[in-house]
Amino acid sequence: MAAVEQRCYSHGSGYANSKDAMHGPRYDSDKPNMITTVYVDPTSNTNCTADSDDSVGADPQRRAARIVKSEEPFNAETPSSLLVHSFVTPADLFFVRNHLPFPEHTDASKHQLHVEVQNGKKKGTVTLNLDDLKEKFTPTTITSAVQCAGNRRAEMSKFKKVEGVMWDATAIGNAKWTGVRLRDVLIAAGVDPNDDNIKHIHFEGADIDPDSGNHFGVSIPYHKAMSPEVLIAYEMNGEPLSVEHGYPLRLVVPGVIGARQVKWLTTIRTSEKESPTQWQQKDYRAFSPAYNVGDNVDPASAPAIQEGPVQSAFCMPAPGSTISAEATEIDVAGYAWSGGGRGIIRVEVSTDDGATWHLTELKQAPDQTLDDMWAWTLWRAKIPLPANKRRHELVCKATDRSYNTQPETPVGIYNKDGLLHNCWHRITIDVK
Ligand code: MTE
Ligand code: MO
Repeated sequence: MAAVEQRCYSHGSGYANSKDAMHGPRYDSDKPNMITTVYVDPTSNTNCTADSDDSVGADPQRRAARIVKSEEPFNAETPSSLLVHSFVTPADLFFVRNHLPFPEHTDASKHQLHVEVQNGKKKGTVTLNLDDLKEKFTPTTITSAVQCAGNRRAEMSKFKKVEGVMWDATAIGNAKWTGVRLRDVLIAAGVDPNDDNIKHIHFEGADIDPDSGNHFGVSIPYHKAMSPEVLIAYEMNGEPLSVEHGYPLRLVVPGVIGARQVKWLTTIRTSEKESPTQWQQKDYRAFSPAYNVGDNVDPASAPAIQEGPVQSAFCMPAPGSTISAEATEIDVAGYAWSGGGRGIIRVEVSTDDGATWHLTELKQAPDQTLDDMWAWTLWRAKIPLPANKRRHELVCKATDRSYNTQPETPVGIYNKDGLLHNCWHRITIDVK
């Protein structure tokens, strides 16, 4: 494994160009970055070139920069210093979360989307292809973050044993999704928007569990499905979806955990009940800290996760960074997000374990308000460092529109599957 030394934060890109979209104190220094970020990348010695919002091409070096968690099924996350390079995450750097092998490749022209609607006693199926969606419905674009409910699971596992893919803090990305409103498609397929009998909408992907023969599937509540932000997307960052992210069609459910945002979407179904799959009924439920790995837990003791809690994490400096003994301040940067479209109102950083806090400068989507903030927030600051320390410990925390903030420790939010880990994010920087 090669340790790559980098100076990654490109001052002046992004933030400087969009001051109108900022909240909080401004950051205008042109001083060179004083920290040296060391991140360990198993496959590449790529440099930090991904600093423009439109760099979505499939640069093989960048693709190789992703950190693979498992090959089969394919799961990979983004090196943290690359994540804050652009407000919109390039598709080939965007984390990938698969439960099953990739589905057999279908050409978009052959891919069919079945919409099965029960309207009173009438039952019917409407089948659409990509051209139908593009021709019959009004396209719309929304910037929305996708975060896996297992993001930061590895940290929770250091507190107490948990099960699942050991994600660090970058199982999250932010993209510009283009597609048609799910609501429009449901209504065109015969759904009455005032129908009280429909409680949930089920979705299935083309990927199949080789053991059970079941397709990946989940559901979201009907009222969310009928909200204007929920899309059947065919483009990510202005390009057709890549296979990894759901080509040719995926569901995008802003404000909700990644698991509900079904890739390779083939089937949509109205129902009185939630989806019967394991991903809706058993997994993706955060149980009480009363239960540990190995305990027999009644799945009904916790509901299926939909919206996630408020979250923030450092991306710069990356874990394992060092700083010179002369440095009196440090550049920090990261992301923040909250579920349900609750905008981030502030992100703060502390160098004394929360005794005192420093505000950070926020970058947010200019077309979204605190009440419909589906995109993430990027934040950064130059933070004074306490003198005479051999090691600095930094923590960050975000507060959302509803004044929810992150818990200090995992103690009260521990759950045996390591879901929704959102305690204060901590990094240590050794003094050289
Ligand atoms: N859709 C299908 N068909 N199969 C899957 O395994 N994984 C889900 C969701 N959609 C999944 C899926 C989970 S858990 C997450 S976090 C997101 O996809 C990740 O989206 P991404 O791979 O585009 O980042
Ligand atoms: Mo996920």
